Amino acid sequence: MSIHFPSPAIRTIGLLTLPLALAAVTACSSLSGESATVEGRVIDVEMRDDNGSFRFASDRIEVRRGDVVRFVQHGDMPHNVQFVRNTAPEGVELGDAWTGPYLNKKGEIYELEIDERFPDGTYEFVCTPHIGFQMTGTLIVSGGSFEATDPATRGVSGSTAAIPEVIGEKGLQELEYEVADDGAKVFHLTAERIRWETKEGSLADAMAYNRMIPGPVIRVTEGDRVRITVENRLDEPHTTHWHGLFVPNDMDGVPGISQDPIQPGESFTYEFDANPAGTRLYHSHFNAMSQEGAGLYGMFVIEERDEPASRRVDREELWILGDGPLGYVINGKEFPLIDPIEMTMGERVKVRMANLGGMYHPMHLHGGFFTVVAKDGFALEVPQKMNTLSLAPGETWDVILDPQFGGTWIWHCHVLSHATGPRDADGNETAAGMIGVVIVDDGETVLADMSNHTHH
Ligand SMILES: [Cu+2]
Repeated sequence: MSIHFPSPAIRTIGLLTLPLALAAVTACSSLSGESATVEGRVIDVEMRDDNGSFRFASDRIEVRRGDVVRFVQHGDMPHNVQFVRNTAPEGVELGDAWTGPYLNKKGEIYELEIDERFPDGTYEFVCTPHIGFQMTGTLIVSGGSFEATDPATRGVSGSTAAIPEVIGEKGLQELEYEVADDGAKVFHLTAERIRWETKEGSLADAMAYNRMIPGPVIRVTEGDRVRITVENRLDEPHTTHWHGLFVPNDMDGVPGISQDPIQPGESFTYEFDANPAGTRLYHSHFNAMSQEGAGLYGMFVIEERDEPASRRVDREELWILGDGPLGYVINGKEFPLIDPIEMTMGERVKVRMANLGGMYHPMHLHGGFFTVVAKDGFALEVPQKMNTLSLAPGETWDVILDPQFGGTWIWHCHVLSHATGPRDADGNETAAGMIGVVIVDDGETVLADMSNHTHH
């Protein structure tokens, strides 16, 4: 593939992309004299509501005790910071700091001192009026100039020591199976906490099946008997739901309704006939908002036993959209770590798309159109051409790509705050989040080299 850039636009995207760490660290730590006490830093976090998106500009704040986090009102709506009690390390008493004051005017600041009240651990917080808009964040406290008040209160979930860091891996690898004596296809899924690379140099606290996000692809043919053992290595209960599949009620994976939760260290075996054919999903259904948001989801592809020739394609790609603690991700990664879809002109490529985030994502393709051929795994009687497809949470759509020119085309969420990173040193917006790339080789057009943007 050529190493030349075809257009300034692509070059701009490449160069403007910055790794996102903290929104701003206005004062760096320094050593003071012989005592080697680490001085506290001041970390600014903007509270924003522009572009139709309510958010903390940095939703993952890593601090040491002695630091001060300044939440700065930057929006038009009132915002605050409320810590979620049942996610804080056990025994923590934050007193007044559980819920901060409402900031009503631009420029107002809520200063939160990370002092002895904050033992090492992970603290989830929300903006009270905008929790429904996913205005949430994570504060990670580790070490610093004060000792934790009581080491016993350091939360298991806050300790990252034993949590595997998964870097350079891709999700949606095909899951291997064995065939049992009775003909059933036997799969094994393991749910556990990992630290997952969502963008270069940035690891998110995540939960995953088989240490990848999205989890592995379960691919079978309609009518196959499947037996799937789910092992829970999390520090909280879990169940798995088979999304869009026709299963007996006691295999549905809904805790308290169709089964008891799978306790930490335990396993549960789901067994059913895989039906109906189509693009289907699986995901956590226990603490679903946090477990699914953290990455416990995957794709379940049920192929037709007798596929009509009219539906056949040369190749297929799988995309699962996510939002929440991992950021705005496609297949568990933010641009530019998302693998491009590479195709030759004229090739028939199907993309099985799903949204397992909590928000709508209108995915807009440049350079042509796609034809929607299935919704929720069911073939459409009348396929429809589109260049923008809004995926609501829980939906799956199958589309066939139809590029009109060779080139490197982006396919991005048109809620632009889902496709934009922090401003760079020149004050310009950076490209980040939900931006996929379709590279169409027509044998002539010079293609952008994306290889330095993605792990291959
Ligand atoms: Cu979006």
